[in-house]
Amino acid sequence: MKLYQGMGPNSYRVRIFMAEKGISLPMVDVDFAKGEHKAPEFLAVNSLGQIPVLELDDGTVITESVAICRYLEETTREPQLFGHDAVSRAKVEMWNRRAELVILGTVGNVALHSDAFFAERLTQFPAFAETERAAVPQKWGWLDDELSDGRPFLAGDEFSIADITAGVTAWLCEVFGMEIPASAKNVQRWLERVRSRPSFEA
Ligand SMILES: N[C@@H](CCC(=O)N[C@@H](CS)C(=O)NCC(=O)O)C(=O)O
Repeated sequence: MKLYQGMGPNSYRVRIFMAEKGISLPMVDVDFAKGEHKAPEFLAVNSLGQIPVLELDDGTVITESVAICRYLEETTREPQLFGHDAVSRAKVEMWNRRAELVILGTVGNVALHSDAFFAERLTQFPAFAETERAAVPQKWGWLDDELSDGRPFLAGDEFSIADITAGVTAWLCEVFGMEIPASAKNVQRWLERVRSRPSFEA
């Protein structure tokens, strides 16, 4: 089994997830700067030319960071990062999707529509990037209100994949010069909590 990975929030999600579970795998580094993700050999692995990709020993290919994490959750049960019963599993799914669609989506649009790296992938609309950039503080503000009930993690009392998704989003914000508002005290406290986990070094 091996993980194709490199720079970026989606590879980081899988690496943090693996570190939480104590999983180590052979890694194949895919270098964006050299265009390795669009080379024919890599497109044969993932036709979208994106990382991360998990390749199993029998040649099965799993793309999409959350799908990779789900596979690892099934094959290494503890600690459970997708919930442990009907309610907690639904909450984790809910919060992972919210983190991805509401916050990571907005921050991602800033990157996609403003960074030269993505110019070949789509038609960029710089004005849209700026509208999305302006919306980012409001998205963190929404999360701050949600966390005002004092729960330690997004989906409740237990750390989960949802915290990993929102945690890498905070990193992406920094890379693209977006700040989490200082007034979002609950988010700041949550971020400190998740970032101090050793897995976030991964
Ligand atoms: N939905 C995918 C997104 C994968 C993705 O966009 N990966 C980025 C790096 S974080 C990438 O490979 N970008 C290169 C490209 O899209 O050309 C996932 O969750 O894994």
